[in-house]
Amino acid sequence: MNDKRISLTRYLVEHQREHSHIQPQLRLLIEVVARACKHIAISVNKGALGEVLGSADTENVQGEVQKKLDVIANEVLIEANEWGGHLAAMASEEMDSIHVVPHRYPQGEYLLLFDPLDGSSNIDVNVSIGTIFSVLRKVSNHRGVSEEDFLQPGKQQAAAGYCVYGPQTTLVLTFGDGVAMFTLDRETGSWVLTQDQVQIPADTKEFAINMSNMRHWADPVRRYIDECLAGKEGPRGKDFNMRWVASMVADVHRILTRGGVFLYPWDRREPNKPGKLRLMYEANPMAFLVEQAGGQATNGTQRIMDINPSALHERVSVMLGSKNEVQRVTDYHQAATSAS
Ligand code: P6P
Repeated sequence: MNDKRISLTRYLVEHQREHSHIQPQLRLLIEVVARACKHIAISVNKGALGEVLGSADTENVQGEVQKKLDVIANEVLIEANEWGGHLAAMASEEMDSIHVVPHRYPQGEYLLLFDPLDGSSNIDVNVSIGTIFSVLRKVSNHRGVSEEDFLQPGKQQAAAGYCVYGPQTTLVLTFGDGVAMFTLDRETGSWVLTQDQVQIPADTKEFAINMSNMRHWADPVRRYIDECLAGKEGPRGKDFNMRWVASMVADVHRILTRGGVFLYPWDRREPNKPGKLRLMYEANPMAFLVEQAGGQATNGTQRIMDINPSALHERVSVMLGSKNEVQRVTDYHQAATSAS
C-alpha cells in the first residue's frame, strides 16, 4: 500500500483540522454518502448481470418513468443516512416530499438533497451516469423539519458533490475550500485522493448543449452558439468543439477536468418552465463545485447560488463552466434585455 496515497477518511480528518466549519456530523455525513456511492457503483456496474436494467414501471414526481437503478440508488442513500444522527431529513428527485429521519433515530443538524442517479436514460446503453448531492444546515430552530427548511439559496450549502460512474468511479467534493477528486480503488474499496484544488481554465474551445433544441432557444443563447459554430472565420476567431453526453455529471466532470461550458437553457418547448434541470439537487451542487474551481454558474441573468427557491423541485436554466465563456453568455443576455 503506497503510504503517500491519501484516503478520503484521512483527507476529511486533515481538512476538518484545518477548517473549523467542518463539524463531526458533516464529516460523518460525507463518509456515509461516499460509502453509499460505492454500493450504488456495485449495482450500476452489474448491468445486465444484476437484473438492474430497464424501467421500474413507476413514475417520479417529475412525471418521468423511473429506471430500476433510480429506485435502487434512492433506497441505498435513504437507508445509509437514516440512522447516523447527522441528518434531520432528506430530499430526492425521486421522492415527492421530504423524508424525515424516523423518530427511532436521533436527528442531526444537516439536510441532504440528492439526485440519486442522474442521466438515467444512459443506464441501459452503458454511458456514464452519476449521483449528485447537496448539504444544507437546518437553520430554523423550531422543532421538527419541513420542506420550508430546505428552501435555502445555494450559497448556503455546507457541502456538495457528485459521484460519476464511468471508466473510473470518481467522487468529487467541496466544503467551500476548493474541489477535491477521489478515485475508487476497487481492489481495496478505498476512495483515494487523485486531485486537489481543481481549477477550471477561464477560457475554452468546447461547449456542451443539446443542439436539437436550437430552434427553441432564446436569442442570447442562439447568438452565443452561432458564434461558436462560426469558428475562426467568425467573431470568436477560433474553432470550437462540441460534446453532449446527456448526463450532467459526465459533462460537468469533463469541464472540471479540462474546461468547457455547459448550457441547458430555457427554451420555448415549455415556456412557462424556467428550464429542465432542478435547482436544489442538480444546479446548486454543480454550481458550488464549479465556482469553487474558479468557474461561473448562472441562469443567464443571475448567479445560480443566489436564487431563492420557492419549491423543492423547481427547475432552472443552467449555464456553467469556464468563467470567460459564461460571462459572455451573461453579457449577451444583458444586451438583449437592454435592447428590449
Ligand atoms: P436531454 C438527465 O436526464 C438530465 O437531467 C441531465 O443529466 C442532462 O444534462 C439532461 O437531462 C439531458 O437532457 O434533453 O438532452 O435528454
